[in-house]
Amino acid sequence: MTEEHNDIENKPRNFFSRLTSALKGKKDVVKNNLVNLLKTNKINETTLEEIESELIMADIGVLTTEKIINLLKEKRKKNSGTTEELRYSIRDIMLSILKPVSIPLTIKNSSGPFVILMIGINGAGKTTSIGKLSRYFQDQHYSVMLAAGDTFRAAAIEQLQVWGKRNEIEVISQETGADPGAVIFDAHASAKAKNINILLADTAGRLHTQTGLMDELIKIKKILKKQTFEAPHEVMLVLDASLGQNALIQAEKFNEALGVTGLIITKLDGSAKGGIVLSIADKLKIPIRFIGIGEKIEDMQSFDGHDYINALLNIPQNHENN
Ligand SMILES: Nc1nc2c(ncn2[C@@H]2O[C@H](COP(=O)(O)OP(=O)(O)OP(=O)(O)O)[C@@H](O)[C@H]2O)c(=O)[nH]1
Ligand SMILES: [Mg+2]
Repeated sequence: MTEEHNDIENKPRNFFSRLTSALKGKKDVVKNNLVNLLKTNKINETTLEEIESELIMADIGVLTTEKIINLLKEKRKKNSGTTEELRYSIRDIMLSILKPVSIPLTIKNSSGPFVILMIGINGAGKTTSIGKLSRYFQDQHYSVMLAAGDTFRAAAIEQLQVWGKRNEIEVISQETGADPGAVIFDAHASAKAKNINILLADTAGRLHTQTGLMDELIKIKKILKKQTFEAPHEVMLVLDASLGQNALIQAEKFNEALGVTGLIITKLDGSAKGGIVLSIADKLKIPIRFIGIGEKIEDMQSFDGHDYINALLNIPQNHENN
């Protein structure tokens, strides 16, 4: 086996262990407590209550937790209720929540570039995710161009240009203060003229409560739609997992205003408790395209619900009962 082949073979395992340790977090997470609970021998009403509070503390949210616990009680009636069974029951229930949103982003052919409009609150990780996505798509042999649609924050354009340089791709920009709609319009025309496959459009961070700024995003979307009806092909909301349930509220509001078609959930390596991913999936049912597990260009992965749950519950990849 060549070294290169070996490298590819090792990739998923490396990522899995990185995700596992990222989710372990520096503080608590579902893992430490829940995983320990799942090791105890007795499963009774008290254990179930403890599991319930651990799930809530892991940012899974009250409603989703209730749903999981109720399903768990039903499953328990049907089997002997050993800890191992309980663990796999929780895994299966969580999987049933994540499976419908484990839909990878597919780049469809169209007359112009496939446009991904990146939106979200300040500091969520939009620009960094653009840098990571550029590398990801280039690795798949797509040509990529960037649009510096954050004309508001000082140094935002330079930040995007650094990612452009790193990935050796063109960044279309104007001066700070320019109309972001105009920048993205120009970038679309340029990408179309140069037969670029994918245009990643950055936007300034904004709170979902800032109506004027939300309207600006709606306007950008309309401008793109006038160029090609399908554009933007993906309205990608970037959410910071460390914000817990607040991330869910943001997602709901951005979705109401813009019709979000995909999510990137970032900072799962930091203080995030991991459970918010389940809460978002259960409530919004919007495809989770990628997760961010660090600041570096390679710290992003296509979302896979199965791997995610195994990492969350500390179930080794090669040690499953089905
Ligand atoms: N630990 C960690 N840090 C991340 C991740 N993604 C982004 N960051 C960091 O979060 C900070 C903000 O990231 P940006 O990409 O600038 O966020 P943004 O959404 O573009 O922010 P604004 O342009 O200000 O709205 C930076 O320090 C990034 O390095 C991640 O997955 N994990
Ligand atoms: Mg930014």
